[in-house]
Order: sequence, then structure tokens, then C-alpha cells
Amino acid sequence: MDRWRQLHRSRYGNISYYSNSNRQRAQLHLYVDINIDECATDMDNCAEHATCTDIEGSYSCNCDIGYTGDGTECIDVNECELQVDSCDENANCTNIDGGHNCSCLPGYSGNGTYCYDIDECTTDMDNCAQKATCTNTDGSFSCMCSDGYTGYGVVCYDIDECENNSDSCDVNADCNNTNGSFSCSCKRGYSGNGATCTDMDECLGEVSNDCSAAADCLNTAGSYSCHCKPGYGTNCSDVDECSGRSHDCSKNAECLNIEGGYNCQCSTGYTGNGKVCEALPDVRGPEEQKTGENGSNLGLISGVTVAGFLVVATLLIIGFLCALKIRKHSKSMKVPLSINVAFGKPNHNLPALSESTKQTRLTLLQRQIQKKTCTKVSV
Ligand SMILES: [Ca+2]
Ligand SMILES: [Ca+2]
Ligand SMILES: [Ca+2]
Ligand SMILES: [Ca+2]
Repeated sequence: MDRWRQLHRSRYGNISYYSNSNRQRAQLHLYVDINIDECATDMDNCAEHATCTDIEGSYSCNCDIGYTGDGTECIDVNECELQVDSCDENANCTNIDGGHNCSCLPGYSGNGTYCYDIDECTTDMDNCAQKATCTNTDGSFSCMCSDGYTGYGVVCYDIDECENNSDSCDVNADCNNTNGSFSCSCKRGYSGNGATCTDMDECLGEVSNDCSAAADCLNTAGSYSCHCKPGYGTNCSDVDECSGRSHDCSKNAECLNIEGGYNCQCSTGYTGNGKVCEALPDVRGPEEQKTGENGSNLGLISGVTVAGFLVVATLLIIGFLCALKIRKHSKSMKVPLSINVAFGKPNHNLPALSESTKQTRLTLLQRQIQKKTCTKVSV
């Protein structure tokens, strides 16, 4: 075989050889019925990635799996590109010479040919925030902030429901923000669970208001007020209407102050409700009434008489005293004045004076007496 190279091989085993040494072509025609295993004798021309199969009188070349060609020439098959791979739909396909590799996608686990979803939530493989809810999905997971929090799931912040008015507190409740929630408490003067608050009627209870007994309690929304009852003034103390003349008793009635008011009582001789008092009818007989009327007139006359008498008597006494003083002064002044001049009575012991002198002295005397002693009388 070193010297001869195969030139032709027929299906019948005819083999043509030629010699390299002498370049002389010689052809042998052997008609032998002997099969030659080309594959075993390396006489085949199969490609590297082909399988040689000896057959009776010949051989065949078939490309290996993962290769394609006529056997004498085989090239790699790109299973990934041709989508003839065996990878799971959730796997990545990587072509290699003569084959391909499969690797599960992130979020999946398996050998590549079979991949299954990883439950990141139960296997603690998620990165959700503490205040978030993890939800497993096919090949992944999602994080959603819990109720009362906001964010993108990995980081969650508390929602201030009171600040953004998203709370459900009653309008008469105070809102208190808490982590992940909020609370409502009814304002003072209201009762309820915070979501619903109703006004407390402080006036219905005896201990829920501090109105005095002399005041009326008026319930208001969220509170109450105290109003002094009629008849009571500052600090709900009793008003003395009788002394303050703010009563409406009859002028013929007595006003009696009482706690929180007053009473009107008709005076003696009158009858009525105190505010209107009429004189009682005279129960005396006609004769008594007549007598009474006369007596009254007589009494009036007597009173006037006595008064007049007293005035006259007083004037007389004053006149008498005045006369005595005049006399006394006349003597002390040693005025030779005749008392008869003053009182119209003659006195013969006095020396005789001229009429003009008498008149002058008398005038002087009268003036002195009137000035010093009898001013009241002259007046
Ligand atoms: Ca391949
Ligand atoms: Ca998953
Ligand atoms: Ca909150
Ligand atoms: Ca109230």
C-alpha cells in the first residue's frame, strides 16, 4: 500500500492501483468477493465529527449528533438558533460545538432542561421591606407596601393619615397618627369610638356639669353653658328685688324678698294678688260711717283751732317778753322816756319834755330795742 494508492473501488471489490515509484500505471482487476472494512482500516473519508459505518462492499459516513453535513463534511448545528434545543422555556440556551447548554433563568431552578420557579417569599430570598407584603410570581416576586405605608415595596414609609386627611375620624374627633395606621379619639364633650362622635348632653347628668342649683344648664355642641335663673344675679346669687325696687308690687302692697324671687302681699285694708291691690269695702254701718265722717271733720277743725291757738299764744308770749326787755333796757339806759309813749299809757313821774324831744327819744328807743331785743318780734 505504500507503493500503491487506491485509485478506484468498485462495488464489486475491483480495486485499481497505480504505482508511485515508476509512475507506470498498472491496473489490476481483481474479482474477489472480499469486503474491506474501510472504517476500521482508516480507509474512509468520513469527516471528523462523522461516524463511519462499514457496509458490505463499502462504507458510509454520517455526521454525529450536533453536526450536519454529508458525512464527509460536518458542521456544528446551532440548536439554539434553530430552536431545536432541549432547554426549558425558562432557560437560556448556549450553543457549543456539537451541542448546546441550557441554564435556568434567574428566578428558576433546575438542570436547564427542566426549570421550576423559585418561591422567593417563602425561601426568604426576597428583598421586600419589613412593612411590605411579598407576592411570589413565575420567575420572580413582587413587594407591595402594607396598608398604611407607601413606597415601592423595598422601602416603605408610614402614611400620615391625619396630615393628608385620609383618616376616617369623625369631624369632632382628634386624629393621632401611628405607624402603619392612625387612631381617633372623640374631642372633649363628645362620646363615641372616634369614627363616630356624638355630643354629650352634660345637662342630663348631675355630675357632668358644674352649674349651680340657681342656674339653668344649656347643652351645646361639645359643651354646655350655665345661665342664672330669673331672680338671680351675678354669680347666680339671689337678687333682692324689694330693695332694688325692681319689683312690680302694688303701691298698696308689701314686697317680701325670697330666694330667687319676691312676693307681693297686699297691705292691710287691701285685697288682691299683690300686684293689684284694691281697698277692701267699708264694713261699718251707715251711721258709723256718718259719725266717722263728722268726727273726722270735727277733728280737722279742732286741729286747726288748736294750732291757731298755739301760734297766737306763742306770739303773745314773745310780745310779752319783748315788752319786758324793752322796759329793762329803757331803765338801764336811763332814758327819760315815758312808757306811755311806748305803750300809750301816761306816766306823770317823768319830767316834762317837749313833744319833739319825746318823739326823737322814742324813735331812738324803738330802734335800739328793735335792734337788740325784739328782732324776732318786729320781723
Ligand atoms: Ca451545536
Ligand atoms: Ca418566583
Ligand atoms: Ca400612619
Ligand atoms: Ca354638650
